[in-house]
Amino acid sequence: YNSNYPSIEDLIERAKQKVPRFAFEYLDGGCNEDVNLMKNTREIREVELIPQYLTRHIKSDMSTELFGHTYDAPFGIAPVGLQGLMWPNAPEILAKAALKHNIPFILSTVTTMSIERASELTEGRAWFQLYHPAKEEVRDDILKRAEAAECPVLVLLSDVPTFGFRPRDIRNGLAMPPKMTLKNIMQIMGRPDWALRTLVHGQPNFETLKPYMPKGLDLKQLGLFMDQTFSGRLNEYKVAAIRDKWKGKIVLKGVASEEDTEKAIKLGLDGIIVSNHGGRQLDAGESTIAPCTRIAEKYQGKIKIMMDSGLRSGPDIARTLARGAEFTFMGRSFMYSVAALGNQGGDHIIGMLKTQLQQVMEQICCERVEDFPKFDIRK
Ligand code: HOC
Repeated sequence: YNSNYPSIEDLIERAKQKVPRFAFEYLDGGCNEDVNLMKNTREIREVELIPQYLTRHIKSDMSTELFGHTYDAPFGIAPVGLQGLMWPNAPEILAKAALKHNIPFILSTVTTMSIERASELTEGRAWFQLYHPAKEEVRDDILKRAEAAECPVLVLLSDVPTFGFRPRDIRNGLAMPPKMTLKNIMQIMGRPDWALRTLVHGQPNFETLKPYMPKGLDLKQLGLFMDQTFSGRLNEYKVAAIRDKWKGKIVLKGVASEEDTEKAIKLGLDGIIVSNHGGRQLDAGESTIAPCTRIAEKYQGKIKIMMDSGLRSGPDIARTLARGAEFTFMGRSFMYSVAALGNQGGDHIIGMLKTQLQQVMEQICCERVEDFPKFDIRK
């Protein structure tokens, strides 16, 4: 990793200098008053671990088996929408880094890289996150493409029955429908590296969705198209229909309650990601570590339990695993790093997280990832 940026705060500062403000705020912001966003990290950091010093020497092993693959570490890259807006080519940079470091990469339906390209860059290992389309024929076509691209895991997004209320995006014209204001254009002019790279790579577009989008939409029409295409709540019938069609693993993302966990188990799903969409949807909601702790205590062994939202460091990953999550994901941390360091960003943040996590494991004398819960101070 790059020793000039040894913390997320360093990467955030650098990213702010490199990316136009409207794009940075889209990445950085939560919803409403950002209460849920801040609570996520704060409450993860209340988890304390017991160190063990006068004991035999151990070599900690971070490798983690998940859905038939052994990953190098218990964390992966969460799906993030519109990545190419934050940094041109960001999803490509992260997909390549994920392959190199042998960690999972999840592609969002609404990001700026196609399923096919994600699969090519990760040698068929990219997971795919489905925003459930309003039209069944669009859903079925996307599922066929994900299957043809050999995506091993389908992630169903459950927590966007409506888009969250995000004041910064509204102010910046990034709401639905979006608009390009003079203010945004001025911000772009102040970030020449970003502007030049955007010219080289082309304007970011919803690559996976391109085949279903009418050509030549202006920004307002694009906003309306996205709104119509993805409006609607995911329900048990829609999930059951997908379970019947999809042969690979299915994970439900956006779980924040015991009720939804039970439904996921009943529907025969393989995993859940306890998540509140990085605090971007329900400002009045709980942090993720709270339901994750309860869900892990009650349903461990019945379904794979993973968590995202709020983790920013190796110690945060350790704290979350100690509360019973079997795997973790992060979205913003990876994007801050790519926005700050471009092509080096993926390598940098993964290397840093691996080093930090290894250090925590050796402090507490945790030999394997599944041993983490033993070191939770509550137990
Ligand atoms: C029109 C595209 O899930 C978020 C993401 C992506 C939303 C993309 C909307 O910001 O919550």
